[in-house]
Amino acid sequence: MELIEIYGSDLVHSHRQEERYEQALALFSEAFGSGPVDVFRVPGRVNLIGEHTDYSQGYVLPVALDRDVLFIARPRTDGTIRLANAEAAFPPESFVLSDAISPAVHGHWSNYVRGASQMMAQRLGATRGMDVLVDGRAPWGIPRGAGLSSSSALTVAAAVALEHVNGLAVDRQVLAEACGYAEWYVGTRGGIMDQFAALLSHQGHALFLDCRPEAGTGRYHTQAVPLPPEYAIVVVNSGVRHRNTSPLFNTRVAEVRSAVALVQQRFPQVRSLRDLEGIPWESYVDLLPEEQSPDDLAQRGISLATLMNGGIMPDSVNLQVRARCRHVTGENARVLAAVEALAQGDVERLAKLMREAHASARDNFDISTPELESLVRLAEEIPGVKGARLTGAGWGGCIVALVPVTSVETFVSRVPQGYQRATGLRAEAFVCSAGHGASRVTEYTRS
Ligand code: NG1
Repeated sequence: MELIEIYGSDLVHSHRQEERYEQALALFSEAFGSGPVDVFRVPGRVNLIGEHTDYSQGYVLPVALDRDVLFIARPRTDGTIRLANAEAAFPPESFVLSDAISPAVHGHWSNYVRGASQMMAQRLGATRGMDVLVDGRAPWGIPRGAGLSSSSALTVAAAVALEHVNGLAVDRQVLAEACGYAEWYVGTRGGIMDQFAALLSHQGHALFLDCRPEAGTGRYHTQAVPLPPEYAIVVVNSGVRHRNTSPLFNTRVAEVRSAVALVQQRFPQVRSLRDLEGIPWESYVDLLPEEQSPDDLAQRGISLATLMNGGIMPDSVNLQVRARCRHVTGENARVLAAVEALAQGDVERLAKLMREAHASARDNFDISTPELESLVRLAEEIPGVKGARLTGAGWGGCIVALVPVTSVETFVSRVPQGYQRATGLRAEAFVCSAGHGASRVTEYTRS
């Protein structure tokens, strides 16, 4: 795709994208010498509604950002992958492509590329390596640790580059699902929302995704949902960073997996919380204690270690099974209602659902923070603003809000000002122009 198709002519110029691409290419040549290259870009995403539902095979409604990571690759004749990064904080690395790649130290940036590479070798037969420059620098890059999927963008970028240099042509759904699995390499046990959003989004649209594959075909239902033209989707980054490789994220995964194991004792057909759709809450709630320790679970014949299958976990944990289940089942219903509201152009209803989603994320899923609460309050004070809610994994990161296009300027200046007064922290507010999924950027690709 050409830059104009990817970003639209306004953003190409206002964000000086040409200059950015040229700089990244120059850094590539500095690291690896001049010659042919392929240029890929993969976006982050903001989630409108459907939080922490994807790893329970639920519904989600993300929107791809126009902020992305650049991934410049040159095929090699051997299986080595050499990595350089535009940011000095991320030191160069190299490893050999195989179906068993050892990880770098916990938290190392190359682990996302290692995970994607191992998956491409294991599942798709990739054997050819590449030299790579990654450029995720601000202001065009995806803010990191902000719940905007910078890690999945890097994983997907490595996968699409390896797909290309190995001459493969993989179905986008197959690749997105495989990238979800690839990210487990870093120890998390997340879902597939971010990888689908990164690969399958359409400009100007949200991506409705049903994370439960269809029985028999294994295909996922996706639908591009148009966004209301009179509203901008504005993201505000609290500046409080969260890493999903901390045990908090997997604790939520453990809680929902425990809920499934407990419900299975009466409803053996239930494989994920999504399968509770259509089963009345009253008929299983007695199986779900407010709190459960791994020992309590063991007494019921359920092993947490087996449920987590190698995923990182804190040393001691109390699992809040009932409240987490209440969130996920309610959130799935809200996503379906939100898609319907968008189809009917009913922004009031969408906003109500987003507010309810926020309350549930805070009260049932316990992923909000004082900073996110402060941002939501400040956003709601701006006249006409609707549906402000935390977005992404939580414990920091961002809020998202629907802002009338006429109030965007007021919003992006006032909310960060109020936030700084209230918390002493700096917030960045930016408009998300719903962007395209991953693309190969033709005018910078040199053969
Ligand atoms: P972010 O918001 O990028 O940290 C994480 C998970 C998603 C999803 C959301 C919560 C990964 C790679 N990402 O995303 O799958 O569960 O939290 O809705 O695990």
